Amino acid sequence: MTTSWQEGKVLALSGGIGGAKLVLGLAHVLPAGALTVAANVADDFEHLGLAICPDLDTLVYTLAGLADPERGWGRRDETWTFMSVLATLGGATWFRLGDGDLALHAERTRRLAAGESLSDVIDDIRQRLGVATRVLPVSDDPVRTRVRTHDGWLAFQEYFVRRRCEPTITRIAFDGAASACAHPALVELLHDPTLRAVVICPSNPLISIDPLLAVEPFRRALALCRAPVIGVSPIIGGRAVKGPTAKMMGELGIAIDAMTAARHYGDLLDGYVIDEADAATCATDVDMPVRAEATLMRTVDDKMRLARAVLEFADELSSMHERAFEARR
Ligand code: FO1
Repeated sequence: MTTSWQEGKVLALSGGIGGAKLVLGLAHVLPAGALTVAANVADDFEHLGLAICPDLDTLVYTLAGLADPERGWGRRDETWTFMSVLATLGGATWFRLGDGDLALHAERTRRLAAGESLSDVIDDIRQRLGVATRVLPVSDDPVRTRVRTHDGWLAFQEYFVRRRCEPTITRIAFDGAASACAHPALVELLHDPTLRAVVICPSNPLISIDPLLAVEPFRRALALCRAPVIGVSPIIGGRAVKGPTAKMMGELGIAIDAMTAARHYGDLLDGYVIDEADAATCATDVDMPVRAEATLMRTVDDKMRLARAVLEFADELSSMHERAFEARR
């Protein structure tokens, strides 16, 4: 197998906002259509009778250039007439739905009720928005994150948005994961000899990546795939870049440092990328190659540079594997 990612296919594993930044960088540096994203669906929920898919939508909006740059979720240049009228009607306003975003939820809900699969609906919508990257739910079966707190179990968005991550969590569960079928296109891609790299993006390992790995057929295909799997640390300088990653890890007794995700993903990884700020202080106490890069992604150039660095890292590991493989012949 040639080792250059320029010709091959690449698979990214991602949740919402943090992972979507690297996904955008990958989409920019790869040929159109070379990138597929295995997306988290365990944040999905039904709200106001609508099928809401936060991570899928954040990925599609980000790739389409429609994401709101400040919030990271929902559409840019949004209006909020629906929410303001809903408030006068006594409706639930804790989960904010912009007018443009609402059209996506309404149309998706209609098509799902008509019997279409979630992946077919998302695939049609991303093409209508001019996105060449395939964004696939890890499964078309329902997988839902719940968190255990001192007030009992909470559905994910209740915890994450309504309660703003305030309750202390003691456990995380992914309802439905044990019986969910991995999306066949993802399993096929993981067996595809033209797959050159798999990138676990810097999303929250516990709530964005674990729900993907909890779908056993997906995790098994990932563990067996020949392409190098590169993880990127979501923790920079001992602090989570965005969202409650550090707070959740602290509450679950998980040591918070740049190597946390490398330990968490374990032998699924062939290589791991940490931020330059951590290179000096971090004991790279894992038995895999670790590379230090600038992992804070503010601009598109930051995202593209990190994407190139990750893919070149994968290339080097591939040729190392090939040499080792040849040597064993
Ligand atoms: N996150 C919030 O913190 N507050 C919101 O009101 C909110 C609304 C929202 C609407 C659509 C959507 O796709 C995402 C939305 N999010 C909101 C973000 C979402 O809850 C999180 O980004 C993910 O679930 C975590 O990855």
